[in-house]
Amino acid sequence: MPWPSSRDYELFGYIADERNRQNTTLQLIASENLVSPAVLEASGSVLTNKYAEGYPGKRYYGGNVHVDEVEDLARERVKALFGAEHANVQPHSGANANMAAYQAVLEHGDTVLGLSLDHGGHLTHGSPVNASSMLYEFVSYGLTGSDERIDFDELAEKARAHRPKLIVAGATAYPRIIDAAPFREIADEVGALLMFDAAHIAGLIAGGVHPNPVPYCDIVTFTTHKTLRGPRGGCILSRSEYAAAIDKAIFPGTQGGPLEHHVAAKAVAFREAADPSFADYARQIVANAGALAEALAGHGFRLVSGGTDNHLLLVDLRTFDEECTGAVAQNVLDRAGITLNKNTVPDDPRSPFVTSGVRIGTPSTTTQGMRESEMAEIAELIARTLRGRDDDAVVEAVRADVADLCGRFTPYAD
Ligand code: DSN
Repeated sequence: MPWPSSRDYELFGYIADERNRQNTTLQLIASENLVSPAVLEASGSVLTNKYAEGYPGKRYYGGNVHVDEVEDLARERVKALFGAEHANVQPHSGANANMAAYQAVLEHGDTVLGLSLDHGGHLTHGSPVNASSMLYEFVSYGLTGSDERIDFDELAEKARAHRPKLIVAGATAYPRIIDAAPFREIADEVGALLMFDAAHIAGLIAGGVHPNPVPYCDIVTFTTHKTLRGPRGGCILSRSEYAAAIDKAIFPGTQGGPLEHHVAAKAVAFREAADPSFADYARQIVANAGALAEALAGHGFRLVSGGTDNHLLLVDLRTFDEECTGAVAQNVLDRAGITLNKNTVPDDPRSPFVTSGVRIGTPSTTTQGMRESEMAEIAELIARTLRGRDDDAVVEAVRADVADLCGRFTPYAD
């Protein structure tokens, strides 16, 4: 049977439009990145055709000889990259990875400590609206009121009081280094397991600019599409003793057929992250975030925790303009071609739909080749847009300047 001869102009038109948007606007969402042509090629490959429930050498369907080679390569590459004993590369997402990790080591109702959502934790770290808190008894820890860093005294107190089976480290909106060592000490004191959700910082760890949590943790989960610059998806690393339980929790526990085209694209990304050039990339992400933080502070914005050690900044807009909410900022910046997301700041009086802050990340612009001087330009464009947010002419002028800047760093030119 021939495939339809007519081109799907409607659908491919939308994809072309999205490519044009990525080429001509600034991508400052901290959890996004721009992948290489090789990652795109693998994720668009014929591997999408194959069912492969199970694991290499132990599948439920035939014809998996090459899929096994692909998945084995991905597993070996990621284990070498992070120094892990076991890897499961099948999670479709970070949320799936976290839920499977919990299922592997917890019973329903077990107590878990996780960073609260409004202090930078992830939905799957026990948010009341997420299945994690419906299945397990999550207790939240937070940041100090003084320096807005993880409050290890509170964490230790809560660990002693609640005797959790598992402590979850890691965050989705936290601009500082998260060292796994003090978490391990507290976990050992109360006999808890330790899991690190490294979704945001996996690329910084791979690039050697953030400490590797793997030696300290029983389980490390992460997504492959943020600083690691791979396809959308998740991954679980663990000590060997949890390997069988983790694998069972992914399949048949919580997922069906793995997306082997994405597993292949993950393998590509793991190889790219092992290249010496990736360490330079990771260093530049952090340098760019520092430069952007400094420039924004110069325009009157308050940075949560006073700055950043990683790829993201949490910006409290209230010192710049009390009336400018995160939602207002996100919308007007979108119109100006600057894409970021509204975000609550610690103890934010506004709701998550409104917020007093925005979260800004540098992985994508760093991939494009931008450096510290472009970060200063971006800070100026953000400040100019927010100051002139009621004036369409200002927003349009910024949009033109953004297009000009992006024209010098086009990610997908051809
Ligand atoms: N949506 C991701 C982020 O932006 O951090 C977390 O799942």
